[in-house]
Amino acid sequence: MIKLLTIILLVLAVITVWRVLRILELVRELRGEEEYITDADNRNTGRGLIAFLILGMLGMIYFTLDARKYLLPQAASKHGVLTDDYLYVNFGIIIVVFFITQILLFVFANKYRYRKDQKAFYYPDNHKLELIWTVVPGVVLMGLIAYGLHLWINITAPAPKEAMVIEVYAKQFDWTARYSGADNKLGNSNFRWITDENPLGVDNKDQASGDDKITREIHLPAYTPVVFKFHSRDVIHSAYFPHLRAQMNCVPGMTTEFHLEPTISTDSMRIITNNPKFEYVLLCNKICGVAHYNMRMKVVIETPEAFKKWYKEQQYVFARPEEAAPAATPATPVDSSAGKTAVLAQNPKIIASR
Ligand SMILES: [Cu+2]
Repeated sequence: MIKLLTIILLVLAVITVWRVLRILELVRELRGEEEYITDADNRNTGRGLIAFLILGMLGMIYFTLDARKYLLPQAASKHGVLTDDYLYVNFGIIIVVFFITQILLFVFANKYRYRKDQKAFYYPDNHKLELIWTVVPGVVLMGLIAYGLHLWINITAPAPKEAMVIEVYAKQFDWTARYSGADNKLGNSNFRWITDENPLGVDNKDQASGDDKITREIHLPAYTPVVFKFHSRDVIHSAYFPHLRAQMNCVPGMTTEFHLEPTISTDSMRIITNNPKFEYVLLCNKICGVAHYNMRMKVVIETPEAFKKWYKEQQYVFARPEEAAPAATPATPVDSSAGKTAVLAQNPKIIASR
């Protein structure tokens, strides 16, 4: 009812304004005034445009500078520095073009406003000018594309042979990581082999799976190339490492991959960001269901020594009979989210062996 009344009110308001304007028009006619819009009106509109330009520019500069606090800290991977540089080059060009075009737009609108004693100059086209404003942006764009392609080819080139292989396994709504162990080869896996004890469906007959380890955090030694193999159990997820400037879709039924080399340890990043609680994180960047927001995993970048120590404490996918149960060193969960608890509950073996 209130909606209907509001609409009726708005319609009446529009009709009222329209009638008032019509009355003013008739009054002018009766008075014998010719000019409906005077020179003074045009001058004021022109000044208004310039004021809008200046205020708009100042606002744009202020809010752009202010928004820097929402940006991610410096890239913590080798290729991330390159993609950031590329982004800044794009921003630089866009900002320069923005200032030139907006200033011309408003200054010209003011300069060539209607004047009674001035007649518009008929100027239908200028081929030279059109050529310049087509070719220059074209060349700039081609340069950007060529530079971008060059970067993309570099980033997506085959991973170096010595790169550490880690599987990142997505499902609604959490992540699991599987390290390939000393042989640097992940054992085969298939969704058909998924059981409560074997949540990633790893083939226990495959030699390569013997030394695979399942972890609830991703630890990476700094300055060591890593190749992530992404899998999904259910829907499409997207593995997103914002600080490493890496993102890759996790697609059911296929393996996608991305390789990178982390450069800044968690400890160093805490100093850089002046935030003693800073943690790297793996997020899902594809709206994959109701608890999508909860799909996150702690990522730690550390020295190779610290990594070795952490890795030793992690559990094998399949318990090795020759090894006594290791001292209980539970991996610290990122948070006590419902999703993670559920997975641990699904996998009593992991809990038991922890
Ligand atoms: Cu997801």
